Amino acid sequence: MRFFSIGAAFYLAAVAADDVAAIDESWSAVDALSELQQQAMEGLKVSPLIRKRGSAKACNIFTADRRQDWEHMSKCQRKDYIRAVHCLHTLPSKSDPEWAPAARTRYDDFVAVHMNMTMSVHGSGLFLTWHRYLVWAYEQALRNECNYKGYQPYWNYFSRTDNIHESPVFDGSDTSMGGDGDFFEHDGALGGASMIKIPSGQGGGCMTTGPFANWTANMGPVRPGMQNMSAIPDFTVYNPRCLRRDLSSYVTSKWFTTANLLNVTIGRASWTHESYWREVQGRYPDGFLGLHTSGHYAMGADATDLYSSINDPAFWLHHAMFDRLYWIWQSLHPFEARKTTGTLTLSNKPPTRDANIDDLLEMGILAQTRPLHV
Ligand SMILES: *[C@@H]1O[C@H](CO)[C@@H](O)[C@H](O)[C@H]1NC(C)=O
Ligand SMILES: *[C@@H]1O[C@H](CO)[C@@H](O)[C@H](O)[C@H]1NC(C)=O
Ligand SMILES: *[C@@H]1O[C@H](CO)[C@@H](O)[C@H](O)[C@H]1NC(C)=O
Ligand SMILES: *[C@@H]1O[C@H](CO)[C@@H](O)[C@H](O)[C@H]1NC(C)=O
Ligand SMILES: [Cu+2]
Repeated sequence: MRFFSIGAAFYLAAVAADDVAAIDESWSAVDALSELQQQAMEGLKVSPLIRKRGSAKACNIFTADRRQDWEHMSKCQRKDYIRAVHCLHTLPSKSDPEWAPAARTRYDDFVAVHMNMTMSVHGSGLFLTWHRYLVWAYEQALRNECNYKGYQPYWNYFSRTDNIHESPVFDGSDTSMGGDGDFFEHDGALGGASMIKIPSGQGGGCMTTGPFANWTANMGPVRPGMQNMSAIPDFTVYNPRCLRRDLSSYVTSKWFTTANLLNVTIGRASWTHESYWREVQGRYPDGFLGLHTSGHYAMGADATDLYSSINDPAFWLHHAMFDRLYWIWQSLHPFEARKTTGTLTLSNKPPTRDANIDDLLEMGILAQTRPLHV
């Protein structure tokens, strides 16, 4: 995505500085985000990329596909999305059974690739763009293999943060991504490299109601953050079971705040690619979970496993939202937008060189290998 020339960057910086200055912590996070998105879109409209308008391959703000907030989709649209997800979960796996013996369904192909690459695509220089590409590949599979007509919806983190059970994504209705799990007594969850304790919610067991009732996960969990949950060694182990959730309003109300949103988009944490990358992944020793991990721990249970959280069908609405924030930040920070931060390994363990924008994003059988900067 080569969105910006220097000229447009100056213009954008000027627009952003004037208009976003009006937003402050007295705003609701939902309103602040709408305004930020508006500013980000205005920025992209003056990008020199619009010169490519009309050419078949043009990708710009006028030609781009539009993802939608789940909350703003009609019941029909939501049901069609749910149908397509079930379709992927029913189609057979295309993975080489020698490589991923536990993969049974097409959905499992995504789980296997994510689990296999976990140590290089989290806490690393590939993290943001690799997950962007993963969500795109899933969206393509829904459209091309399951006849889904829309685009990947997102879960607006900042809506209904006081009670996640009322979020249209998680309210358990037939137009939601399912509700809470059944009650299962456990000792909460440990997030952020086990440094942050999350109290138990009202679930923790299988999700037995809603459109994804008794959804089967075949691989993982490897290192679940939820306590009293058993684990398996890696993605080659076939471990069919019901998907579990433990929805957490503790997480949504504590970390999906206006202050955090403003910090990562226009505040101190937004100033450089490095500070954005750090802040959205959390400052664990400070007890700050960050947007990415908060999304996972808000769903809880299976979604707290760094390796196999992708088993939860709401994973995709979380990562589409996470990616939405990334493009909004990119548009508001054109000088920093195309950089990357981090090495080739999670928290640089074992130590590796810094990633750069020519590094390759591998997707196995899900999509072709492409350089990070495309
Ligand atoms: C991922 O798959 C590759 C290719 O089969 C294999 O060499 C590697 O060990 C796997 N890594 C993990 C962490 O499972
Ligand atoms: C959870 O596991 C811990 C550690 O094994 C154990 O001490 C505790 O009793 C368990 N809690 C419940 C509610 O089962
Ligand atoms: C899900 O599993 C539970 C427990 O086995 C069962 O009672 C329930 O009927 C199942 N629900 C659906 C929709 O299959
Ligand atoms: C904003 O981010 C910086 C790190 O870049 C951090 O030190 C600061 O505490 C954050 N402020 C808030 C309000 O979260
Ligand atoms: Cu991931």
